Amino acid sequence: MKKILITGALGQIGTELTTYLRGHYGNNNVVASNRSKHGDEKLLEAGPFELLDVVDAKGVAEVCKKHGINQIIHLAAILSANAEKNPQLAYDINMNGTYNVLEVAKEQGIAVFTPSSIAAFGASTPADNTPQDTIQRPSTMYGVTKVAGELLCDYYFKRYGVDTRGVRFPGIISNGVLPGGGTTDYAVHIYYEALKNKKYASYIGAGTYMDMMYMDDALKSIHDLMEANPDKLVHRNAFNVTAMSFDPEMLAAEIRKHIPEFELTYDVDPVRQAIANSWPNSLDDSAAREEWGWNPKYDLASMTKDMLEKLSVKLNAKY
Ligand code: AKB
Repeated sequence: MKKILITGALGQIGTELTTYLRGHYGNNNVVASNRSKHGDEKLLEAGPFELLDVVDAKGVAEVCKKHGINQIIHLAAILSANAEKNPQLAYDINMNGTYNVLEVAKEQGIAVFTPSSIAAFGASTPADNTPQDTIQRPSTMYGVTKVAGELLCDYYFKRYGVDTRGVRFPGIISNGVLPGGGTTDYAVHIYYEALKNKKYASYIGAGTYMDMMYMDDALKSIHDLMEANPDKLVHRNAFNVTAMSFDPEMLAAEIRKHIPEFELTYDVDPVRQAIANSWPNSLDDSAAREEWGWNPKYDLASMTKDMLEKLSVKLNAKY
């Protein structure tokens, strides 16, 4: 029987993943953990919750022992833009957190999912149809910690036999908890502003393409990879996965199909723009498709329709 621990469970992905996995494996078999209790109260009440900071190695070990954990989904991390504001904190949480999780996994025989990111690539990586295995020289602290995390996960699998798996997530778009401090966040904010004010000033410039994915597909990718037959996995960690690639203009044009008066302007933030410029335009995710059947359901059109429908209810904003 699965006993799953989710770190960073009150973040954008963690909040929805906790509910999704509790639906599959039962409320009591999915332990949510976070370094603060600030978040979705229903999630805190629906199943086990632990206050846990991943830099506390002893705490991670104790929580895993207490609940008999056999799988950790390690989501706790500082995202790209916030990491540039405080690189020391990002190093501590992203590097030491991942190291602590892997050490506990090795000691207690636990499988680990760790997300990497499109941030693991840099300006010297081929930007279009970025291959699975290619140059990785990121120029951000977040990217540095993500490449190191990929390598550490490979190391713990090869050296100690820890069942490590992971994907390189693009920007994740969702209508639940807002993303916190990433570069791709504009692609979430734009929907809120389109519904509330019919206009949005983008901090990412026109013509800047990045990979994106709707939350439903992101949740499924984690679940499917952790359920995949290990004999079929040539890669283990850091699978390229994507569902779409667009720039702000393409996204605005799609929103205008539903809200014709929507206006997009620009107020480019040089820090986040420089980060976006160093990331790929579009990923080649054929390895994930071949090795474990990755096949996203949502494209830009179907995601936009669903986002606007769900958010208009949440915000009580008609269109
Ligand atoms: C970010 O923008 O930092 C994240 C990511 C792509 O990893 N959404």
